[in-house]
Amino acid sequence: MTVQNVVWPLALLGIAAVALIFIFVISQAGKPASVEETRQAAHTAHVIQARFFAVLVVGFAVGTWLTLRHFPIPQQHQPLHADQAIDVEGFMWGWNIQPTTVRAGQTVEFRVTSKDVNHDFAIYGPDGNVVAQTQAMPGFTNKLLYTFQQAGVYTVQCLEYCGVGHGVMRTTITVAAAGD
Ligand SMILES: [Cu+2]
Repeated sequence: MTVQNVVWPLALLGIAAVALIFIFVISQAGKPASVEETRQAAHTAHVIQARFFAVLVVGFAVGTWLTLRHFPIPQQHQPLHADQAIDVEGFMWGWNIQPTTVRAGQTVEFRVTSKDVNHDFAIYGPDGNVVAQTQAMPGFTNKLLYTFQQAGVYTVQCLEYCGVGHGVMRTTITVAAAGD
């Protein structure tokens, strides 16, 4: 099931909920309210707001922890002790990659830079999904740690528009099976 399949029924439910609230407010519009009832309603609304805000804060904190706990970008100024290393240099419009073959199941440290302008070094798996990416910037070396789990031919594609040759700025990395 794709994210879109989940999101659109949820959006529909949200729209229905908002419509019901509007209908309720319209149905209550003509009725006179006592001062005590109004005060009570204001108090209730205040309590609901406070709880809603507390839920938002807790949800945001938990969501941040869950999604950023395993931050994908490694320490840039410390030795990474990876099993293998690949030097990557982007240029208009191609990649110098050394070596182009690595082994599955062992960590790879990519050292990514650019000869000219900003590029984006993205690795696509054999199934066509992006498995790792980082910026290729002139004057900087960005480190990326990744462990290929499956052997196969992975495609490198620039993901930051860098001129007329950007679309064909691609090459491949071969991942050999762990035992080969
Ligand atoms: Cu590009």
